[in-house]
Amino acid sequence: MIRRSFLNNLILSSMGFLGLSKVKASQINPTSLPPIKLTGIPFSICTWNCPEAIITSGDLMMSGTNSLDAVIKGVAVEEANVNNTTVGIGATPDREGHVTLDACVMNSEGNCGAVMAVENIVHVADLARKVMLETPHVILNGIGAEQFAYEKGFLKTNLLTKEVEAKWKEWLKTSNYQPKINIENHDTIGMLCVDKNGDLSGACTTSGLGYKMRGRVGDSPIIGSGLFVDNEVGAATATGMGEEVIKTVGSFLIVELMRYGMSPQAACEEAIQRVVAKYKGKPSFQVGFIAVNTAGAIGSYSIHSGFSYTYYENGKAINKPSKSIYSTI
Ligand code: SD4
Repeated sequence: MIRRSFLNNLILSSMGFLGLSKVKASQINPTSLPPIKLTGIPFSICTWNCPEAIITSGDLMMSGTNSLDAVIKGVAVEEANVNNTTVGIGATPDREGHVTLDACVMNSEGNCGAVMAVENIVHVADLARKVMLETPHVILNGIGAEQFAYEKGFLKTNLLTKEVEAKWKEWLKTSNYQPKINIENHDTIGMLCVDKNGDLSGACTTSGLGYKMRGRVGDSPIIGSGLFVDNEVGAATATGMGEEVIKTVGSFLIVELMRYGMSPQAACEEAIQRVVAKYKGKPSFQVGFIAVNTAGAIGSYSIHSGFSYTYYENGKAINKPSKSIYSTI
């Protein structure tokens, strides 16, 4: 009992120090401290409905692949999927017709890499991994990132498919910029993997918002916003309106809340509340988060319904609707 109340006090005073005093004590779960490391049970979860991507990463980890390689190969499935119009090849261009991709990766050692506004390269999460492992830097953008890709043997590929180009030309007739709330059930893919050693890695890859301004970069390649991994605590990743995720540094916030004892679900809910707190009434944009902690608990929350997540279980991909603040858009 004494230890429990000491822990409670420690958590509450640490939260006060961090300016988290608005968090209700009931949302704090001190029993999750200290973190328990899961070993031997690979686990994989991603944003939206991406069964093949999840099965790829889950199966790889079952056969011993580490979480970093698994997460890169998992998201690569969506990067290569021409029907996913927000990731990799077949993605929606900016308003000038250029498909520009953003991605980041973070591993169990707390290392990270990112690429921003990259053209002509399909597997940008893998490129972000190369930035992490083979350069002295964390972020490369634009032409520099593309040059680096060719040096590393990536192929130059036209990312703009005929169908998507036709849609963009149609859009040009009005040029009415209106970000969509949920896109076709598969969208930016953020994936979190825990391997047999209990090591966590994450990746996030996207083309960002369709018909964005040239040069616009969202949250997805920004460590702490679109993705954050802490091997001692857990990991989180985001989808939706990147500008809003950046303003609250959403994924880092979730991991920090978990560090101080919140469950992944409570932490995702608190992060979404932070996003909407700035707006009076129902926001017209979507943001969704998923999170996992080292005890294997998961969380997911979004502003509007329609967001879903997919996780790996016994060789299968299970897709579940996320809880949300608003049930209708
Ligand atoms: C961005 N967060 O660039 C990305 C877009 C996204 O679902 O996730 N769409 O803002």
